[in-house]
Amino acid sequence: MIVLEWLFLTIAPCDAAEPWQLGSQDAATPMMQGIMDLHHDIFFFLILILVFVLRILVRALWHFHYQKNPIPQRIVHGTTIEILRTIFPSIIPMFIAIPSFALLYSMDEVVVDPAITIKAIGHQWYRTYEYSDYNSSDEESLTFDSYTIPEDDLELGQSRLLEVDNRVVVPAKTHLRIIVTSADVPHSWAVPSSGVKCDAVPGRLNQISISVQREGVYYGQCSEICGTNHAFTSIVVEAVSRKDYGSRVSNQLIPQTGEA
Ligand SMILES: [Cu+2]
Repeated sequence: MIVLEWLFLTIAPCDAAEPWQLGSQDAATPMMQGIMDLHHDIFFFLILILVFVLRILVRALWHFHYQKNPIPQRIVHGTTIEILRTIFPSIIPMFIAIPSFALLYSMDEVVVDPAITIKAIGHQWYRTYEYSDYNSSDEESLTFDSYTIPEDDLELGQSRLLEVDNRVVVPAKTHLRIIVTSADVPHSWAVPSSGVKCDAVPGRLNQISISVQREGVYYGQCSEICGTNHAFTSIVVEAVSRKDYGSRVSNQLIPQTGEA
């Protein structure tokens, strides 16, 4: 994508699944960027090993074919090669493990003082979001439900089984804390482009922190197989600029607390 931007071409980032997609969706958080970088790191070693092993295999098949090599040698030990083929494969995982652990622990780290805390509660088959930082007049958190739009009600351009009626509006470039739980069966709050897949377990609170780096609409689905045919408890995160965030929240959230 960056290469295309150098060529002054603008293309829309991929923030939802698309047909015949092979790679990841475009990263929206530093966490997802880290996951993609690690994937590329590991892929480097993977290609090296693949080429090396393939070469050994092809050479063995070629040189030890029964027509080329009718009388086999009787060697059963080779100390040098045995040491080498033990040590090298044990060093390679170390090169993979070091960046992997660094990423793992940095993802686990919850920001000490997040700007906004959002509680995401999974239901069969919708989600409830609570904005705990804004108390309404009756001292209760602002709460709204987020349902997947049924196929028949979709408008042109909306994604099937992904679009919801009420999106989670968050400010971009802000540290967010998302508290994830479930009211019935295990669900999962999973948004691929943010690099988040957090289990929603009844009776437990799981905590993640994300910082969405660009404005956009990010699509995800429950990744537990909790839905029947057409219910996948979609998740739509809409990141808006910090300037617009206040008005979006007051427009979208406050009228709905009246119904709750
Ligand atoms: Cu679910």
